[in-house]
Amino acid sequence: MTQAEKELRFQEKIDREIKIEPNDWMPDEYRQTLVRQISQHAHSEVVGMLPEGNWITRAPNLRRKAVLLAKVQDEAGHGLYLYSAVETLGTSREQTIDDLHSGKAKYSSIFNYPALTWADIGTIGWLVDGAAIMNQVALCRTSYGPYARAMVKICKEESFHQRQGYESLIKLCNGTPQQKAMAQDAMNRFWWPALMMFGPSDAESTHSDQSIKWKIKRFTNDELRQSFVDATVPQAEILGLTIPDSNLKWNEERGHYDFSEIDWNEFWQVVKGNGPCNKERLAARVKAKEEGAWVREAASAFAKKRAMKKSA
Ligand code: BYC
Repeated sequence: MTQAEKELRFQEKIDREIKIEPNDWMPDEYRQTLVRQISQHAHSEVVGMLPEGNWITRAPNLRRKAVLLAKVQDEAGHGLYLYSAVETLGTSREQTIDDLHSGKAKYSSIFNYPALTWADIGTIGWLVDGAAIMNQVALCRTSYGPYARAMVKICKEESFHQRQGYESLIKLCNGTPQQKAMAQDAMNRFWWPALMMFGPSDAESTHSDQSIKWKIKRFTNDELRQSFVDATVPQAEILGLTIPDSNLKWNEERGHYDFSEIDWNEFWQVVKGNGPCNKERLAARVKAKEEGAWVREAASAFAKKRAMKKSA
């Protein structure tokens, strides 16, 4: 079969909604796109543990601490399923992690912003996990089997993350004036970075057209961003929080909210490594790898010893 015939058959499979599995033939570019996107997603989960993990010891009570601990552990699990999904495409976990540490691989821009107050933790759950769900529910139907299956479990957990964040904000917004002000301040700082999570506008998105054709992506960046805004505005109204956008307005004709243009200069600066916490986040991951070297060595020495005993 010629390359062109193989590609035609591959696209037919995609069009008929048949999942692509690790041992199936796939074009090199499809494989590369998946390795790029899934590894970026895995890194986002793991780097995303840092701003929230920083608040575990400062949670205001035992219940909040237990919930936050569970959430941060879930994010580690998501990272692991996703690194495994990358391995099914023939790229080792070591390689994937080295690419993050060398600055070659990206992770979501949102995690380069600091979590300054306790209200930021509720806001991250509500807005950041809320934006993540909007994107990830669509990924449950992505064309690559292992990625789609990982997403089903991840989405269930993200839904708990979003709800615990919203519930925490309901408490703060119905608390003292200082607590309400703290929630509003968190909203002011996280609203625009949350909208940036969906990526550049469709006109600027380099990968969308091909990824939609391959059904890796089911919706464009702008479509998902709009769905997120439409779903979130009523939630902010219930909390009594003001969204920091004077152009935000329901458009009867479109059946959607209109909103201001994103500051794309800020977005690209953060993506290129110049956000408020980029250097700190990467340094923390490199340090964790170095400090965990003895655990990996001990585990592989133990596994070797056990295998030797078994064969003897
Ligand atoms: N930040 O052509 P485009 C979580 C890059 S974690 C940084 O539209 P694509 C959580 C993009 O990579 C959830 N970079 O790309 C964890 C590309 O650069 P390269 C994270 C970004 O891939 C802990 C270039 O811009 N979710 O929920 O078609 C605690 C052009 O973009 C960003 C995922 O990772 C960004 N925001 O679409 C709490 C979802 N946006 O690679 C919560 C999976 C774009 O050519 N990923 N870039 O150098 C996706 O769905 C897609 O990759 C994106 C971008 C929609 C993000």
